[in-house]
Amino acid sequence: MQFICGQYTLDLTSPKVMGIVNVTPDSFSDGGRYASTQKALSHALQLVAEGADILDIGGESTRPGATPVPLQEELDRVIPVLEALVKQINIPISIDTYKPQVMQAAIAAGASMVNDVRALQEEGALKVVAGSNAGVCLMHMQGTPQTMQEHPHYEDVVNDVKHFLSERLQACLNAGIRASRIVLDPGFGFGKTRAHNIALAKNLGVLCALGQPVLVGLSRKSVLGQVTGNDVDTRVHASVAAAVISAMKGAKILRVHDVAATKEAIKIVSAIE
Ligand code: HH2
Repeated sequence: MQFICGQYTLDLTSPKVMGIVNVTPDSFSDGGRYASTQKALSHALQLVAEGADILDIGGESTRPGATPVPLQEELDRVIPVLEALVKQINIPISIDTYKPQVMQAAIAAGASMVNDVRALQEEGALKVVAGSNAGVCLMHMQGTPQTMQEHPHYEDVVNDVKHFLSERLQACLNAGIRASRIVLDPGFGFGKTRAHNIALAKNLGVLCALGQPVLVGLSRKSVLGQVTGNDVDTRVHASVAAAVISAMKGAKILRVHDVAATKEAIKIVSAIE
């Protein structure tokens, strides 16, 4: 299985690790730590040195209750980081945004992937990606970050998420985005209770059966804290365990904060699987 994003072709025979670079003051696990261009850059280079296969740059937190960021502010956060990074590294850089204007500017600055927690549902988003050669991650979210954890409700969470992702996949294919450029993501923690998250992780195979690579973002998320009792700074072991299980259930891209630890664990998965 291959994933084509921009000029890059990723071989997904063994799972790939996407390192998270949050250029935000308020992200749930590392808010404020890498909020300046310089700090974000050196963190990004550190993740590359640790073996990241993709970097995901985000300028707006999507944690529950997060305040939306105005367009210009988001551009000012992510574009300088992207412009500097493309000159220094040769792995795909993904832009984590739902705003089509940010997607457009990021692609122009050298991003080769769009990671959209709204699965290209914003007006104009499909068109921007279809008009580029960028790869795209379509994520499921119920509600918006402001309200999503109030009353998450599903008939059958696994089937509902599957249904949503297959509809968004079809919308992308209809818009002219080739299947080889699309990955799907159940969106752990986005409008989901502990039971919903566990059911999705347990049944990841149902989503893999859609035939597209599946991306999993469980790193440091609250469901891991609910199970272990650990707060966000002490969820590395739980995050690595979640990445390993996800890979064994068929996930092809693992979106993580702790790249070195995850890479090491995934090497063992690949050697044994
Ligand atoms: N999770 C977060 C952000 N973006 N994108 C995808 N595709 N999948 C995810 O699970 C996902 C995501 C939340 O994590 P983080 O970026 O660390 O936090 P914040 O949104 O607070 O910046």
